[in-house]
Amino acid sequence: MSHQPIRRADYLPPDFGIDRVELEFDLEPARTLVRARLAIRRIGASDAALVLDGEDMELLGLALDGNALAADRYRLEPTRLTIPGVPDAFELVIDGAIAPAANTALEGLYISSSVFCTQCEPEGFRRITWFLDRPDVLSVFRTTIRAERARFPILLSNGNLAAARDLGDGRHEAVWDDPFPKPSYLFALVAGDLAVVEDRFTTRSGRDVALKILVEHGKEGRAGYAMDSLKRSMRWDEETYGLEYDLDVFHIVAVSDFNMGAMENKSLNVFNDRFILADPATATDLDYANVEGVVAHEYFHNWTGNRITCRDWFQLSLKEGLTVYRDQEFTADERSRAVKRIQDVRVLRARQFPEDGGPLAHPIRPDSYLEINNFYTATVYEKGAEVIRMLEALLDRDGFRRGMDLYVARHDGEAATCDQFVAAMADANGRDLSHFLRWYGQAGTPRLTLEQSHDAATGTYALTVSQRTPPTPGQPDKLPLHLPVHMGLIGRDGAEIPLRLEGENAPQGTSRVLELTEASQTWRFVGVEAPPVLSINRGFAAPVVVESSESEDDLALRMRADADPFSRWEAAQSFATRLLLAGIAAAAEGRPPPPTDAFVAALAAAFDAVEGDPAFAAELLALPGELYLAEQVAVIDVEAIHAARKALRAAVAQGLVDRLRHVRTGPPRPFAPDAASAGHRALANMALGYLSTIDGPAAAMAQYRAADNMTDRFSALAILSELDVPERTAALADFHDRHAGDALVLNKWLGLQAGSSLPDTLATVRALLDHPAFSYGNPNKIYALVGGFAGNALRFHAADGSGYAFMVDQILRLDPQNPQVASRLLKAFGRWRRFDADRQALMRDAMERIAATPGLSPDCREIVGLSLA
Ligand code: 0A1
Ligand code: ZN
Repeated sequence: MSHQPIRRADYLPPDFGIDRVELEFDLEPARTLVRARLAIRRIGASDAALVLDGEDMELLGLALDGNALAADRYRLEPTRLTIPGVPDAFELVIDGAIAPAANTALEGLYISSSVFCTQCEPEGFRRITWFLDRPDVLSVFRTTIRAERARFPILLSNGNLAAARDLGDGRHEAVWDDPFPKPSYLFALVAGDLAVVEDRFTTRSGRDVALKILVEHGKEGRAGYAMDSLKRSMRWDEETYGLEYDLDVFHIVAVSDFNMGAMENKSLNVFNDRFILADPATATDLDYANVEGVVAHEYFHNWTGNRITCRDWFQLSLKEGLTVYRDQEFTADERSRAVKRIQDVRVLRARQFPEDGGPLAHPIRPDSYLEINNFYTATVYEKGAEVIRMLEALLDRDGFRRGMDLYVARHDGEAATCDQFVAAMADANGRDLSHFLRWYGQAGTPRLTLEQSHDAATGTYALTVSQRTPPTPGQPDKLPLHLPVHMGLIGRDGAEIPLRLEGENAPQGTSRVLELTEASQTWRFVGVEAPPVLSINRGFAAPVVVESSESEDDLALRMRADADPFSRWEAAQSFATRLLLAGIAAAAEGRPPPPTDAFVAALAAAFDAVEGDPAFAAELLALPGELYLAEQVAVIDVEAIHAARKALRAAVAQGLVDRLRHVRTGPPRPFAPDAASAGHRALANMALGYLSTIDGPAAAMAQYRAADNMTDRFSALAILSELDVPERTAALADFHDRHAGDALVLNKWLGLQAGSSLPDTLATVRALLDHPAFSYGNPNKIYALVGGFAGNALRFHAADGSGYAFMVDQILRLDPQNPQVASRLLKAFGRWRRFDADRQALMRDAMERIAATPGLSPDCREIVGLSLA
């Protein structure tokens, strides 16, 4: 396929609009007939030919205003259909045929467990019919679906059901009307034999909405939490943003074969079933939280994505960054704000910071791409959400809400840009945010350095903050960014100091947002009697790295006394990171690890200071992860990182042993999925993990056997899976037999074994490729087993290159069948330059083997090209 880079600077509006689309489907798995009747209108140059996108389809006929077009009136190429000399307004009827059963890429119309479903974002609609498959072409859709009633009793598309009838020959028909103009990527169709779980919701203005979640028969009992999450999301968007649902029905369909998490098609969301199905026996607390978050995310897209969509795919973060921010805020309101923030920052640091620091770095609004599927990234999503959060910090909550209101009022029904979003924020608040816009175009994680001085004679404390963003591919020179510096000052007694800047008449609280716009800026606070302890980047208000040489005493003080809970956690992470980095250096040089007493004592004091928030206490006890630590060292040594972390875990366990044992006393609590109950389990399981480093497997095995919920059972299994003991084998076998036939649970089982640090992990993974629980046809299974192995730093980076060779084989096997999944796995090689020379050579060879493969997908070609560049 002739894939040329697409550049943001080349954007041109379309030459034609398509006002109305009538689709007719005659569904058959092997060969489905699709008729499209398009009402087309010229909006550009009078001599422009009509050029429609289309891939992998068979053209059966074309008619313009009722007249069949002869073959010499149009040109059909592998990715487009060109019709020159068309009138200014006309109707085009296209007859085509597609093969859903043969669709293994899971883009366009495909079949998952005998259910027809679609995935059209970003460019899947062009595999259903020829179209202007771009998000700035908005059309009203009517969809007619015909299929055999026995196999496909349920026929769904976007909007409201307009008609349904029996066709007499064992087939039936349904007609769906969606009154809201939408781009083709939001089209959806589902047909199959599914169970329906129903509920209702009345909107603030009195609209009665039918809520329907469709799942595999027999799984109805696992849809309750998703339904509850949906209703809470609908209420939250009304209360927080005044945004109401706009149709009489909202469908969610859970399918088992899906490349991503879920998809926000208008009124017909299609979900990876792992983000819908949850019950105590099969879902962990993390699964419950993910269901809640993803249901909310897709629902919130109805406004931020659907009612206001993106002009082009470079603007993807317009809908994704904003919607991630919205779902994060929803979870923060429904659960614990501090714990949610900590978890989101962990994900950002583990997934987005490495992306921003490597060969795949790109701004949240990229400048060019070969394959847009490669840009559904942590940068566009998670960093995009951080950029929105910074606007909230700079404009404050009310100002942000004013900006949202103006954005919706201005752009409802339109395809908008990131510039327009920021303009709405600026105009609603009388602010100039042109400098802030640099966040959209500049890649890389800024690094802040600090200088502090205190003048006892005048009681003045001066803080200088400097910023610098390291170069990223294609962007050697970086400009200073506009960012919030959320800070506070703490006295030696642990009390927060009132903050009064020089020139102000009175202090303005004890926590403030300063605005950094220059490369370096100084603020002077008066009325500060003694040298204070600085608490900076509270709540992680800016997605930056703060380079700080804070003393151990100050870190310890902030761990127990900082008024901002996020910063207490952050202080603990910084302290632990400092020790771990020293430990990594020591392990690499065969020296004994550094003393840990001061840290352990500080952690104990911080733990004691946490009152009544076990979820937060569990976060405090969780040491920085291997991925995060890898980012902090000059040359990644996976063995030294693993060893140092293991050693510090053992030291913490010894030092906190009484507290950890105390956590595990008390009567058992009945299971409930709410955040408070989950918090108790999180802390109890964190304690179990630490204690098993002292006590061995017995307690974990006992919990594994006695557990009445998946969180406790799986946590115990995960602990056992890291120990080379007979109990490990027994528990893994038992878990498999208990859950045989439950794909979602067996994926956890696959993932756990793929992620194990034990030395025979690769052999186990190879053997599991032939296990009935695994299949190359299902993305969840591939991500669990093969992706799980790629995320296992210790074993993927085995010094002999066996892990790399294995991954190359898997990627090359998957690429012809599902390039999106293959290219996601390929990203595991991206950080190759950060390793020692031997591993660099092995990883380079591995990628060159991929690059040299004939017929490689554009998806993989782009990733390998960027990685090797
Ligand atoms: N818009 C969806 C993400 C998504 C993107 C691509 C997909 O298939 C290629 C599927 C889903 C979301 O943000 O949830
Ligand atoms: Zn999204």
